[in-house]
Amino acid sequence: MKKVNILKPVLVSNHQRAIENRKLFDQMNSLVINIIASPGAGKTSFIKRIIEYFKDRIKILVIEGDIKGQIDSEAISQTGVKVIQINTMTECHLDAFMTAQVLPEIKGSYELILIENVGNLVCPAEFEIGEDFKLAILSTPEGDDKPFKYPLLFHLARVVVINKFDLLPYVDFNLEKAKKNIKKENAHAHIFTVSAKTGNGFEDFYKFLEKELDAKKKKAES
Ligand SMILES: Nc1nc2c(ncn2[C@@H]2O[C@H](COP(=O)(O)OP(=O)(O)OP(=O)(O)O)[C@@H](O)[C@H]2O)c(=O)[nH]1
Ligand SMILES: [Mg+2]
Repeated sequence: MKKVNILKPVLVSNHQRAIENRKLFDQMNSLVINIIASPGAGKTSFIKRIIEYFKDRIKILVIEGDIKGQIDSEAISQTGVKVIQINTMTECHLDAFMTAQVLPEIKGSYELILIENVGNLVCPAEFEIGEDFKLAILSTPEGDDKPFKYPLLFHLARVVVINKFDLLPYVDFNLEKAKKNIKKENAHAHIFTVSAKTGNGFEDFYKFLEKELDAKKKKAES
């Protein structure tokens, strides 16, 4: 039987749509972060920390990607921040077309748009959605070998957050090994070590995000 490789054309047309999305996000002057991690690594908890710290100063929008349901959207809504839900039904990732469909729902301007992708270390990395950058979360119970076993995400992510650092005494996770595995894939990755549960370690990330927000604002003004 003849095999037809359809992945390449799918990714090419997704890439074209992602470029259009990025133009629209740029017109809105929004910094857009695509947050990717395994199920349960702490994406929603991490987003809630960012909201808590920044929401009195800037306007934040969250786009929640889930296969089914709106549990995370409901949790984020309680912070008072606007949330848009995308249910992917059978797909294990968000793509640029799904994201484009909800863009008309964005009324007004938001300095920061946080997109929680479907919990998965593989396919969300393959599909751009128009983000400024990808942020990968690796939680300590998953093990320090994940950047080695799932290289694409760690290769593409500008930021890698090592979460659940409070669990370090109880799990088999070597921080130096994890950092080495990340740097092997991506020498320029910004790595932060946090606990979204306790809030420890977030100061450096907040400073980084402030700089990124400033850079986006300056780009918009130029
Ligand atoms: N100990 C500890 N638990 C955490 C931390 N961050 C998140 N959790 C817990 O881990 C579980 C999953 O956290 P979520 O934030 O829902 O993870 P998620 O990645 O959004 O999960 P999905 O959206 O289902 O993929 C929850 O019980 C959180 O309370 C952390 O830093 N330390
Ligand atoms: Mg979540």
